[in-house]
Amino acid sequence: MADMRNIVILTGAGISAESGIDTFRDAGGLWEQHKVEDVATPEAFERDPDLVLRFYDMRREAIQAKQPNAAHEALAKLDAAWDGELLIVTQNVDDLHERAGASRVLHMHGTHLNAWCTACDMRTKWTGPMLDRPACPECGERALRPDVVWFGEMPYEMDRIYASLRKADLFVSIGTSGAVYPAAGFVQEAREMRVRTLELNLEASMGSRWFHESRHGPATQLVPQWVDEMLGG
Ligand code: BV8
Repeated sequence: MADMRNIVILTGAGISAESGIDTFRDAGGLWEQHKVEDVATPEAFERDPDLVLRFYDMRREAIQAKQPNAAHEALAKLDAAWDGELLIVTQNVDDLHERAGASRVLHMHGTHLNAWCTACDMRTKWTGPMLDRPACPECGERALRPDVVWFGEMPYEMDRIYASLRKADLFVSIGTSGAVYPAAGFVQEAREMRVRTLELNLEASMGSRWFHESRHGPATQLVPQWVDEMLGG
């Protein structure tokens, strides 16, 4: 990995699993308790806003009670020490990368800590519930929704992500099943642009065959070990 200057890291729910945050697919994960089409789509919000707001209120509260784990901390250490380009593209709406100290983080599916006003389009920091229809701090309308990207909605900052992938020497995917696009397609883009690709995941994912190298195990073991390799430890 010596000649690697520019790194793009994609993270998914698996990096937060050992912090006690449900993943979407593992047994008992979020999606088994709530059918996806019941909560993570604009149609669901239209059809049953209370159900969707209750689901996100529950997750917003749960996430705030959790702590970053050794994998988040290792990535923060790499971010601080790496003098090449580095971008952590996370599919997660939790803020554990930031709370571990990482700064070069991009939330392509939004964040649980923002409210997005559907009346005035303002996004504001939000840690409380939305079920009781609080007023937008900007315009006063009772029209807040979670600032997360639902199915059928365009993920955030895709141009920036593809620009980083084009310049990357290394693409690392951590804790994701490779089930959701466009994130699941990044490894193929990377391969087509002759970028080296590495997967760190508990087990083989739907995209494993696209990676030059795939290491299996818990993120709290694999990620610190990989960061040590990168920093010449
Ligand atoms: C879009 C935010 C385009 C909300 C999320 C048919 C075919 C292909 C694609 C589609 C299709 N039909 C529709 C689509 C598109 C759709 C899609 O991909 N659907 C899938 C289901 C087929 N995608 C979209 O709609 C996206 N938008 O395409 O827009 C467009 C174009 C033009 C104009 C407008 C739009 C938007 C998708 C975003 C949805 N929002 N999250 C919220 O969080 O509530 S998705 C959500 O699920 C996550 O963000 C993440 O992306 C995904 C879950 O995946 P993972 O993070 O990987 O989690 P998972 O549980 O699946 O896996 C965990 C992994 O960790 C496992 O592999 C496990 O082994 C591993 N693990 C577990 N423990 C550990 C571990 N690893 C290491 N250590 C451990 N301890």
